[in-house]
Amino acid sequence: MGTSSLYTLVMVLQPPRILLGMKKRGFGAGRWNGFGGKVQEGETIEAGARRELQEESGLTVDSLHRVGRITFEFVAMPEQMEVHVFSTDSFQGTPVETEEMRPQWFQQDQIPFEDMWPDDKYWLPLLLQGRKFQGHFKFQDQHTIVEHTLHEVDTL
Ligand code: 95F
Repeated sequence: MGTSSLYTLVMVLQPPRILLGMKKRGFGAGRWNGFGGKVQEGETIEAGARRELQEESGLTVDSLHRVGRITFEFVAMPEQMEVHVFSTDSFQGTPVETEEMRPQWFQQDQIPFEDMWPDDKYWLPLLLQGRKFQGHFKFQDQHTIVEHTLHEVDTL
Protein backbone atom coordinates (compact mmCIF):
# COMPACT_ATOMS: atom_id res chain seq x y z
CA MET A 1 0.00 0.00 0.00
CA GLY A 2 1.26 3.46 -0.85
CA THR A 3 -0.03 6.90 0.01
CA SER A 4 -3.47 8.11 -0.96
CA SER A 5 -5.31 11.43 -1.00
CA LEU A 6 -8.90 11.85 0.15
CA TYR A 7 -11.64 12.89 -2.24
CA THR A 8 -15.43 13.11 -2.06
CA LEU A 9 -18.17 12.49 -4.59
CA VAL A 10 -21.81 13.41 -3.96
CA MET A 11 -24.65 11.98 -6.04
CA VAL A 12 -27.82 14.10 -5.77
CA LEU A 13 -30.98 12.06 -6.26
CA GLN A 14 -34.55 13.23 -6.80
CA PRO A 15 -36.13 10.04 -8.09
CA PRO A 16 -36.74 9.39 -10.93
CA ARG A 17 -33.96 11.90 -11.66
CA ILE A 18 -30.29 12.28 -10.82
CA LEU A 19 -28.29 15.52 -10.95
CA LEU A 20 -24.97 15.37 -12.77
CA GLY A 21 -22.52 18.13 -13.57
CA MET A 22 -20.49 18.59 -16.75
CA LYS A 23 -16.93 19.30 -15.57
CA LYS A 24 -15.79 22.41 -17.44
CA ARG A 25 -12.09 22.51 -16.53
CA GLY A 26 -9.31 20.49 -14.91
CA PHE A 27 -9.03 16.73 -14.46
CA GLY A 28 -12.13 15.05 -15.92
CA ALA A 29 -13.19 18.04 -18.04
CA GLY A 30 -15.77 17.06 -20.66
CA ARG A 31 -17.32 14.34 -18.50
CA TRP A 32 -20.53 14.21 -16.44
CA ASN A 33 -19.98 13.32 -12.80
CA GLY A 34 -21.31 13.86 -9.32
CA PHE A 35 -19.97 16.79 -7.31
CA GLY A 36 -16.82 16.51 -5.28
CA GLY A 37 -13.10 16.93 -5.06
CA LYS A 38 -10.18 16.92 -2.69
CA VAL A 39 -10.69 17.05 1.06
CA GLN A 40 -8.74 19.94 2.59
CA GLU A 41 -6.39 19.80 5.56
CA GLY A 42 -8.29 20.19 8.84
CA GLU A 43 -11.63 19.39 7.20
CA THR A 44 -13.74 16.31 7.84
CA ILE A 45 -14.65 14.18 4.82
CA GLU A 46 -18.34 15.07 5.16
CA ALA A 47 -17.56 18.79 5.48
CA GLY A 48 -15.47 18.50 2.31
CA ALA A 49 -18.37 16.84 0.52
CA ARG A 50 -20.80 19.61 1.54
CA ARG A 51 -18.30 22.31 0.56
CA GLU A 52 -17.61 20.87 -2.89
CA LEU A 53 -21.32 20.33 -3.55
CA GLN A 54 -22.03 23.96 -2.67
CA GLU A 55 -19.07 25.32 -4.65
CA GLU A 56 -19.82 23.27 -7.77
CA SER A 57 -23.64 23.27 -7.85
CA GLY A 58 -24.88 25.96 -5.45
CA LEU A 59 -26.86 23.35 -3.49
CA THR A 60 -26.96 23.09 0.30
CA VAL A 61 -27.60 19.63 1.62
CA ASP A 62 -29.49 18.58 4.73
CA SER A 63 -28.27 15.01 5.15
CA LEU A 64 -25.59 13.13 3.28
CA HIS A 65 -25.55 9.34 3.32
CA ARG A 66 -22.26 7.46 3.11
CA VAL A 67 -22.75 4.91 0.35
CA GLY A 68 -19.37 3.90 -1.03
CA ARG A 69 -15.62 3.99 -0.89
CA ILE A 70 -13.60 3.62 -4.08
CA THR A 71 -9.86 3.74 -4.54
CA PHE A 72 -8.47 4.78 -7.90
CA GLU A 73 -4.99 4.03 -9.15
CA PHE A 74 -3.57 5.56 -12.32
CA VAL A 75 -0.48 3.66 -13.47
CA ALA A 76 1.44 6.86 -14.20
CA MET A 77 0.65 8.46 -10.85
CA PRO A 78 2.32 7.66 -7.52
CA GLU A 79 -0.63 8.58 -5.34
CA GLN A 80 -3.93 6.68 -5.16
CA MET A 81 -7.20 8.57 -4.82
CA GLU A 82 -9.50 7.42 -2.02
CA VAL A 83 -12.97 8.62 -2.95
CA HIS A 84 -15.76 8.68 -0.37
CA VAL A 85 -19.11 8.52 -2.17
CA PHE A 86 -22.25 10.04 -0.68
CA SER A 87 -25.85 10.31 -1.79
CA THR A 88 -28.52 12.78 -0.82
CA ASP A 89 -32.17 13.30 -1.64
CA SER A 90 -32.66 16.24 0.72
CA PHE A 91 -31.13 19.46 -0.52
CA GLN A 92 -31.98 23.14 -0.67
CA GLY A 93 -31.64 25.46 -3.62
CA THR A 94 -31.72 25.21 -7.40
CA PRO A 95 -28.59 24.00 -9.20
CA VAL A 96 -26.59 26.79 -10.81
CA GLU A 97 -23.82 26.65 -13.38
CA THR A 98 -20.43 27.53 -11.91
CA GLU A 99 -16.92 28.00 -13.33
CA GLU A 100 -16.34 24.34 -12.55
CA MET A 101 -19.59 22.57 -13.43
CA ARG A 102 -22.74 22.76 -15.57
CA PRO A 103 -25.48 20.87 -13.68
CA GLN A 104 -28.24 18.99 -15.48
CA TRP A 105 -30.95 16.59 -14.35
CA PHE A 106 -31.09 13.17 -16.04
CA GLN A 107 -33.67 10.42 -15.84
CA GLN A 108 -32.08 7.55 -13.93
CA ASP A 109 -32.70 5.23 -16.90
CA GLN A 110 -30.94 7.67 -19.27
CA ILE A 111 -27.62 8.22 -17.50
CA PRO A 112 -24.93 9.27 -20.04
CA PHE A 113 -22.40 6.57 -19.11
CA GLU A 114 -20.52 7.02 -22.41
CA ASP A 115 -19.66 10.58 -21.35
CA MET A 116 -18.69 9.70 -17.76
CA TRP A 117 -15.64 8.18 -16.09
CA PRO A 118 -15.64 4.49 -17.14
CA ASP A 119 -15.91 3.20 -13.55
CA ASP A 120 -19.33 4.81 -13.06
CA LYS A 121 -21.19 2.17 -15.07
CA TYR A 122 -20.08 -0.43 -12.52
CA TRP A 123 -20.94 1.24 -9.22
CA LEU A 124 -23.64 3.83 -9.97
CA PRO A 125 -26.33 1.17 -10.56
CA LEU A 126 -25.55 -0.23 -7.08
CA LEU A 127 -25.90 3.23 -5.55
CA LEU A 128 -29.23 3.77 -7.33
CA GLN A 129 -30.45 0.46 -5.87
CA GLY A 130 -29.65 1.74 -2.38
CA ARG A 131 -26.67 -0.57 -1.86
CA LYS A 132 -23.36 0.26 -0.18
CA PHE A 133 -20.14 -0.72 -1.91
CA GLN A 134 -16.36 -0.73 -1.87
CA GLY A 135 -14.26 -0.91 -4.97
CA HIS A 136 -10.87 -0.43 -6.55
CA PHE A 137 -10.17 0.59 -10.14
CA LYS A 138 -6.78 0.62 -11.81
CA PHE A 139 -6.62 2.89 -14.87
CA GLN A 140 -4.04 2.69 -17.65
CA ASP A 141 -5.21 6.08 -18.89
CA GLN A 142 -8.36 8.17 -18.54
CA HIS A 143 -10.32 5.83 -20.86
CA THR A 144 -9.02 2.39 -19.85
CA ILE A 145 -9.64 0.29 -16.73
CA VAL A 146 -7.10 -2.55 -16.56
CA GLU A 147 -8.27 -4.16 -13.27
CA HIS A 148 -11.13 -3.63 -10.91
CA THR A 149 -12.86 -5.05 -7.86
CA LEU A 150 -16.28 -4.07 -6.57
CA HIS A 151 -18.38 -5.55 -3.80
CA GLU A 152 -21.37 -4.67 -1.67
CA VAL A 153 -20.73 -4.08 1.99
CA ASP A 154 -22.81 -3.52 5.13
CA THR A 155 -20.22 -1.20 6.71
CA LEU A 156 -17.92 1.16 4.88
C1 95F B 1 -15.19 9.14 -10.89
C2 95F B 1 -13.61 10.53 -9.93
C3 95F B 1 -12.57 9.74 -10.49
C4 95F B 1 -12.96 8.65 -11.28
C5 95F B 1 -12.45 12.70 -9.44
C6 95F B 1 -11.95 13.36 -8.18
O1 95F B 1 -13.03 13.78 -7.37
C7 95F B 1 -13.85 12.72 -6.99
C8 95F B 1 -14.43 12.04 -8.18
N1 95F B 1 -13.40 11.65 -9.15
N2 95F B 1 -14.90 10.19 -10.14
N3 95F B 1 -16.49 8.86 -11.10
N4 95F B 1 -14.26 8.37 -11.45
C9 95F B 1 -11.95 7.74 -11.94
C10 95F B 1 -11.12 10.02 -10.26
C11 95F B 1 -10.46 10.69 -11.39
